[in-house]
Amino acid sequence: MAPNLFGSSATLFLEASQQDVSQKKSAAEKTAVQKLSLQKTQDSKPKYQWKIVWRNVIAFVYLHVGAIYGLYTALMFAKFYTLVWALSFSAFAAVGVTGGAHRLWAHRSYKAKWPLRIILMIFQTMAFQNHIYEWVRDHRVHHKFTDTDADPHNAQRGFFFSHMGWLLVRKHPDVIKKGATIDMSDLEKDFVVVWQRRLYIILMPLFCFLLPTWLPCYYWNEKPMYAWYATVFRYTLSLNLTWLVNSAAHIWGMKPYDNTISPTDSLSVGLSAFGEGWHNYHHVFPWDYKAAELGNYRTNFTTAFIDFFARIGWAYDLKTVAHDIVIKRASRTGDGSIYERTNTTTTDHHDAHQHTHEGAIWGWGDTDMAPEDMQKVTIINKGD
Ligand code: ST9
Ligand code: ZN
Ligand code: ZN
Repeated sequence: MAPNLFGSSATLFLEASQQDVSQKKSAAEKTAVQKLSLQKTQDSKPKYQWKIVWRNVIAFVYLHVGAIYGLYTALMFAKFYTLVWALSFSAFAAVGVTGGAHRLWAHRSYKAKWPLRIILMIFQTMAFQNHIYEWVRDHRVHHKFTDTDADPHNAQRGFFFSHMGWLLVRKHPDVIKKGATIDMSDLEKDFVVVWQRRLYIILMPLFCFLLPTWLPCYYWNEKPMYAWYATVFRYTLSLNLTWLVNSAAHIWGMKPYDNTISPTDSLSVGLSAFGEGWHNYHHVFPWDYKAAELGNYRTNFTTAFIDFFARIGWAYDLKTVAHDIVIKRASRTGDGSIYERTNTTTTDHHDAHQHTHEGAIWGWGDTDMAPEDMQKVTIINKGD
């Protein structure tokens, strides 16, 4: 018996259609019944409604207006060192996100000894993008359920939503339901993550706002208002550069490794997000500590940072992907922009708007990881 795709009305219709009725009439009826049944199915599904969080809307409007004013005062009135300080501060904060929250904690693409974990935790706190535990949970969920309702910043909902809009509304219930299936036990065992979460309410305002504003006033007599707006500018700029990975790098660019998912490889995002713009590669091989196949330190500063700490032994078990695995995958599912496609069947049935998250994994330690990928991993600077 054919599966009942459209509910009981469709079954009734199928039975009726076997009787003596003209084919033309039957086709028209079929369409009408299907429409009705589809409508019923949609009606019975609880509708997802946007719940705007006005506190966040007000905060982000203030930050963006303040950032423009901050750039103006930094260029026109503030002391030169205030701008230099703000930009250098962003660089440290960025590494806390890319090398810490992202490549170390979310993807487990390498391991770090406790002094490096503390440094990365402080840098990540300077960035105020939520505490590590929350950041990682959302990010693992994003990788596991990319382009679905369970993806916190689902790029299928448009540029604005994936960029910043997702922080202005309550999460889709699927994020919370499916997010609960993601293993977070590794973070629950890491004392650096546990203590940052406990003390976040004190650490975050201190490291992200108070210290960077106080320091220019104390050391080179900057006016408090200029120092404050330089902080607002620095914070808002680094948020937007980070968000580009979720928005632009899920919309524009090439897909050399998997043509069926939205993440793209983008040089401009790679440069502005400290090496996190090779996003098509990164979604296919999230356990690679370089978060890119090709590229060099100029387009991937975070890799240089991790390699430096690997040299002094504080970073170890750096995982990367064997070249033959990359080629095999790219030739099966890529867009042909770097490696020639040998298999055209996998994605032929996908049009540009269809995406799949099947088989996606969040990183090293995801139990869905292919055994071949685990066995063939290349580990640099082996530790324990
Ligand atoms: C920010 C984050 O900007 C940016 C992340 C970007 C990621 C990019 C990655 C790309 C790579 C890195 C590139 C770096 C480049 C750097 C370059 C820099 C130059 N799973 O969240 P709540 C449950 S943050 C499972 O309140 P609502 C859980 O039980 C900006 N469960 O949901 C939770 O309770 P608890 C600053 C989940 O109420 C409960 O639900 N921060 C999950 O819907 C409630 O959670 C802000 O602005 C999950 N995934 O509120 C804060 N999620 O936590 C903004 C939730 O106690 N956020 N649960 O366990 C908020 O105000 C709220 O989260 C909300 C949603 C309104 C957005
Ligand atoms: Zn990632
Ligand atoms: Zn992504």
